[in-house]
Amino acid sequence: MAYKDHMAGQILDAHLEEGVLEPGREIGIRIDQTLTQDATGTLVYLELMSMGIHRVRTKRSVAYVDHNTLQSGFENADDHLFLQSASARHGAYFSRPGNGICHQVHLERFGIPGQTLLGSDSHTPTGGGLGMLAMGAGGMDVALAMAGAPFYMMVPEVTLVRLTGELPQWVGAKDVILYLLKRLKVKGGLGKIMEYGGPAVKTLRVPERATITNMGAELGAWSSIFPSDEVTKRFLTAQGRETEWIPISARQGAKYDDVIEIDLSALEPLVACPSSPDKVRPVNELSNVKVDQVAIGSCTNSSYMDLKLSAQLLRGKKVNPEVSLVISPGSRQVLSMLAREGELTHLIDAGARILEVACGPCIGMGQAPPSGGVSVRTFNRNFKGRSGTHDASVYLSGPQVAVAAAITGRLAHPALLGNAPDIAEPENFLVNDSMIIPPPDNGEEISIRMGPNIVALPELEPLPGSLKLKLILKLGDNITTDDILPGGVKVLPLRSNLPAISRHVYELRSPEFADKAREEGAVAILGGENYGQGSSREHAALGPRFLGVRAVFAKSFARLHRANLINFGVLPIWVRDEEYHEVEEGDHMEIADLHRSVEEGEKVVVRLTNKGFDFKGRLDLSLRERQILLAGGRLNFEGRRLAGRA
Ligand code: MIC
Ligand code: SF4
Repeated sequence: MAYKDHMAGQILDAHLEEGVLEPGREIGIRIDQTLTQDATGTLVYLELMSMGIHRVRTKRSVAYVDHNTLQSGFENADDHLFLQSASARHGAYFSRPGNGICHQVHLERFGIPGQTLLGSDSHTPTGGGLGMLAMGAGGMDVALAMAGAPFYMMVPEVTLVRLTGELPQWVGAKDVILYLLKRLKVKGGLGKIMEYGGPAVKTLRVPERATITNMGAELGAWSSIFPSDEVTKRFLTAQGRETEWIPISARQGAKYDDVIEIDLSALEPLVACPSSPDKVRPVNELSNVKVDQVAIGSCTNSSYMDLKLSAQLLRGKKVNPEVSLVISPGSRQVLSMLAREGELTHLIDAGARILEVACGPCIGMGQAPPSGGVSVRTFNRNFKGRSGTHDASVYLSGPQVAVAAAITGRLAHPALLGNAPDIAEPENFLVNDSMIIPPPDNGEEISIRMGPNIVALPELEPLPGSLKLKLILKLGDNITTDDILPGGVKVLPLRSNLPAISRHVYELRSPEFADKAREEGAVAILGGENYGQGSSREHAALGPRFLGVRAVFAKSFARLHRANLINFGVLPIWVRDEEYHEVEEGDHMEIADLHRSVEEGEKVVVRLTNKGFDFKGRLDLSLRERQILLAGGRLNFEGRRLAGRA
């Protein structure tokens, strides 16, 4: 059958546990590997605990600490100890703070071609650079996958991105994905897997492929995947993992839902302008932009190749006196290789500020730009306020443009730096896994350390028979989970404390949101297109639910966030343009006969009681989603069942 000919279909087929492998149908697949990071991981382990699950059933599960490593108070250090003890207790590897960003380390040390990887982080598709089928999900889905349950998904369409030609001097992998974002926009990959093929694939090395698959998340895609070929084999061999290599490629004549051709030779250096990753323009058109800060790092561009390139470009030069250049290496492996080879000295001598090996500024943990300032970042997201400075303008680029900006103080074509250095892949990476703690054979004796900021999850009641709601917030298109629940120094330390973090829901958009919601008791939100794009943080669903949000109306939903809403018993309801315009903040709504509507899973009649007007909202729920909503969320529905089995 045709769906099994491309790489995505082959891997899904080999992991199919439930359902039929046809686009648009719901399937359950077996998950081989999972990853969590600290900011989402604390909830994952709390969920495992409330389900009474003792030991993970995956082939490999890894708990990383990379997002919040600042330890500005006891909360953070307590979270780290909680994760360390909980991962040992449940049989997962623990990557200590300082070891690196989850996606970079996973690529280096754990990823295996042909396997499935589910991560509680939206950039988990980075693993597609190694030929894995790697997907981001909410923490609850990851917890269930760790417990051995299938991961449910709609069979995606598959788009072939056919690469020809060769990247010109000064153009890098980041420009390939920025080009796709320019062309397809942030909704362009919804419901799809982007599969890369064509003769130019072999010219891209694994870290370059991973830059592309990483930022496929910004297209809204389920996942992105490159073949596993000789290039992949070289990478794994250099990591001392040649035995884990297997080849993966699309079969001859594989049929795709769509084909996009990109001639790499025709690309130029690109930049995503404030404040969306798809506002992409050639750097040549932006040369009047003066820059205050440059940040190199993040899971998109912090590999050994990216940082060696930056070091070579900065060698013997000086950072512009009006620019602050910060560098956060992706992993300890990257940092220690830069140190061993003297590359770190070039960075330090040029005036770069070397930060910890972590996500750092990408999630607003320090290095907020000056007010009204301009920051050029090699990261993947530039949503308003994410940097920690609400009125800052953040531009996204590859390391070449970032270094040119650091030296000249402006956005500029990197060609002015002379000739582009050729960065070879090392024959052997420096392997030192001493900061990865393997799980003990039997973790049952380990007691989990729960500091005072770690609060067990509340019980959520089943869906009531009818709902009276007040609409307290109406929003536009492309609302991000950073809008719903920001990251940053103030909020991240509260990720394991639901009552405390909920106070920050929508605080940047509507500072009184939390108080209003609590006052009203049961409330609703209305969004435009692509509601909930961006991160996988399930706090953006659980926080509102905790405050009394029982339904979210939107013209369309981002897939990860919609799943999170359902997991916590919040109704996602599609509305059309007419209703979007009709419904206003302050409207009172009533949904009678709610059980029957959810049981049928198609439509729900909403009465605007203050306007004497009815409309039909679309539910479009699968059978499983209906059952979850009726039970009041996933923990009630599946968790208890699994615990019973365990
Ligand atoms: C992000 O890049 O937005 C994050 C922070 O990594 C999130 C996860 C989170 O909010 O903890 C993501 O991408 O899923
Ligand atoms: Fe960390 Fe940024 Fe990557 Fe998210 S996008 S995992 S915050 S580096």
